[in-house]
Amino acid sequence: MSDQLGTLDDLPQEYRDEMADAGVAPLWPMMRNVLPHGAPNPVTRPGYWNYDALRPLLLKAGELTPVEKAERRVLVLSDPGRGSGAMQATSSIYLGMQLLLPGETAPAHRHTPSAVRIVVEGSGGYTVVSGERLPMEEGDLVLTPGGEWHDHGHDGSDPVIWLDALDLPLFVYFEGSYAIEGPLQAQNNRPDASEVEYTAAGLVPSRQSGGAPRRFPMMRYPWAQTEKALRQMAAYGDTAEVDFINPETGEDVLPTLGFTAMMLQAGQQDAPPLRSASCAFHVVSGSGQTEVDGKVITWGPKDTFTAPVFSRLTHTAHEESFLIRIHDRPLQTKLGYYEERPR
Ligand code: 1HN
Repeated sequence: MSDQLGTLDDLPQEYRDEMADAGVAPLWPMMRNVLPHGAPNPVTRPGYWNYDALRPLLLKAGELTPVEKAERRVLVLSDPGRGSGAMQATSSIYLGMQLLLPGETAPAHRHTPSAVRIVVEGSGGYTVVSGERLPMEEGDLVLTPGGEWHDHGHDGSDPVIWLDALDLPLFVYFEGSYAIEGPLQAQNNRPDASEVEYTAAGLVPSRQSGGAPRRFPMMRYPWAQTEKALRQMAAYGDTAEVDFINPETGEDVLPTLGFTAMMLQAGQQDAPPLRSASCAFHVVSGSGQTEVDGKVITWGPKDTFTAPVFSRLTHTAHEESFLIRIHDRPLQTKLGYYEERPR
């Protein structure tokens, strides 16, 4: 394996011009750019978004831009490695902070990318996904799988703000991202599946009728249940970390992105292995700090931060804290290259 591959400058200008005219280029001067030794060389840089700084900007957008003019009133969290306006927080993860004011509706559409919302603030908001009305309360995780109609509404009295996580960068990369617009959906007159079919772990509607399991049987994961699960695991000394899964198949909630909630007790440190997945953390509650490749990020409630692939992470909680990690492990596992390395 040579560190000394030939460069473009080694080649006569006339030959280089002939190659450019023919629409070809030599691989060897570019080879290490796409195949660095031993580990990837990510473009993504650790990002940090303080909620107290984002919130007034988002509320200002509420004053300046009616939802009819925005369709979705969102401030996009741009990866510092890609710069202002980048529509991605990591290579595969798009993040945005969305505002819906009381009485507003965000029109129905469906699109190829999938979305997951984590509710940051407010009460009385809801998303309708393929006719199912999904309440949005703080900490809830709500799915909008690719191809499913969705619109948002708000019956409450104060602003509702949530974090959108989408696999949009993958679909943009595939040149496969597009939307179809439609009328607001009729809503099923019943609670969502987390309150009807899937109220208890280990119990699912009887499978006696056979057939393939539904791909997205449950699209809302109420925070109260997630927090209870984490507290119970912590109380009995287990690592308080849970994955959000499809209750019928046991698979991750989306084919591309995965969601993992964790609880840290006051003073607790967590030093996970290096992972090939890029990720973002959203702080549901609590405060602490995380070292990402030596850079210290100090976080508080409702803040969001990101970590590139193979970054070395050390979390330290200053008080009891709950975080949700958004990552692309499901897709990497399907592609057969998800990897963890010891620190
Ligand atoms: C989208 O459909 C929503 O439905 C939010 O709330 C953010 C960002 C890019 C593309 C589609 C939504 C989005 C989005």
